[in-house]
Amino acid sequence: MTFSDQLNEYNQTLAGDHNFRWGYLGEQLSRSGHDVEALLQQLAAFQVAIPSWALGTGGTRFGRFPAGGEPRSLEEKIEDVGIIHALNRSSGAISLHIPWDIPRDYEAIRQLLQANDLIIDSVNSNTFQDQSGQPLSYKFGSLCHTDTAVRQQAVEHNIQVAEYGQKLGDECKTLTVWLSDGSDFPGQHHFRRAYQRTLDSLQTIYNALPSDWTMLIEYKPYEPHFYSMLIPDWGTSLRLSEACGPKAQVLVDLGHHLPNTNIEQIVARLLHFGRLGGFHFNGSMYGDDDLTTGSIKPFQLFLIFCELVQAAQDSVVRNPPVAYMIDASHNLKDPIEDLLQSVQNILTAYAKALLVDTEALFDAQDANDAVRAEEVLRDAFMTDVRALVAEAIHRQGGALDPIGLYRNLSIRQQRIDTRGKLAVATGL
Ligand code: LRH
Ligand code: MN
Repeated sequence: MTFSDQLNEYNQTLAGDHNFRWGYLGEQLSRSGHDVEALLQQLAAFQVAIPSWALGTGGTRFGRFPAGGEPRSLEEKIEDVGIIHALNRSSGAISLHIPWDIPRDYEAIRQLLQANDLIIDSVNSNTFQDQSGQPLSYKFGSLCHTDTAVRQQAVEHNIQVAEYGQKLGDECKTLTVWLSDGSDFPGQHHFRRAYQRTLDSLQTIYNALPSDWTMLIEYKPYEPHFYSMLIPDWGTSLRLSEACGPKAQVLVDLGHHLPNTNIEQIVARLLHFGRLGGFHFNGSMYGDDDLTTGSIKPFQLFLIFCELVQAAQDSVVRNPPVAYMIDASHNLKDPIEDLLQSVQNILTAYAKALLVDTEALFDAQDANDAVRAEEVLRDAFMTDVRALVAEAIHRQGGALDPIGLYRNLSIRQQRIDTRGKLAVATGL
């Protein structure tokens, strides 16, 4: 039986309940003035890229508990993203990390991507680890290093990473730069000189990129350094982007914020400045926990999408297309199930944000009616949109319950049977 036969048969078993719930919700949304077909099209058009480095089991310094059947090569990582996309039709791109995903056979990879209806959305550089045979160490930094030769080595690596992307497909036009550069003790770094060296290095990389490429600069307040990071916050990333040029933008990793940071306001600021390049979606309670997106703070994720939806509907906002990517690491859950959950939660947050009565919200804001404003948001957030998300996925040829079908087909056991219990994926 082909996969699509199994998918159709599975959807049949859920159709009765789904049609009842969708019938009710569709009616409810139309009665409150929503263009249901437009909502379905917006959800169908929304794609989230899956990180190649999150298809295996992560772990912490205290331990790692492999799920079994992990992808052992770039080819198997593409197959895993292919099954995620086949199940939810909302994950049509894979983000690569170099050197973990250096392609061996470009033509074979291009064909495999096509066979799985996938593109490569971005390539990530890695100057946070020393590779075997690497002449100079990044122990004390890369683009900020005091030694010109180390900076040059890191600049060349980033340029080479972009070249991998160019060889893999016309769609890949984004280089993501996250620097682990920082210090652990007071006095270790000259903050201003280290910043200037980093800017000069980024400028060199930027100037080497093709004219239609984008450079995303990711910030992080701590880890792996615990006194200072070169790019600790959105302001530093913004200044570096502006100094480099229009092709450089800020990447917001949800886990890269100190506790209680108002991330939705940061998103609104970056949209206002036209420098919001993209997201690394994940969930976190304390630090860069890389948990399932929306598992800990679903209301915050909703508020972030409210800013994105309002900006998209506002002609004064001049922001380039935003890159939606997941960046997670799985210690306990099956990596594929975790990623399927994340995409469901992201689509759910987006769907709820599309339901916000922005006119009523803006009226309440203008009237300083805080209660009314909050009630307008809560009305959308408290709407159960799961049938809307399921209908959108179903209409694109996906499963009414992606995780349900994944389990129903015992795909993890199949992976363990073919790849082995101890197969380990490259990545974090
Ligand atoms: C750093 C980070 C960065 C990646 C890495 C895998 O914490 O978020 O985006 O390169 O995780
Ligand atoms: Mn990230």
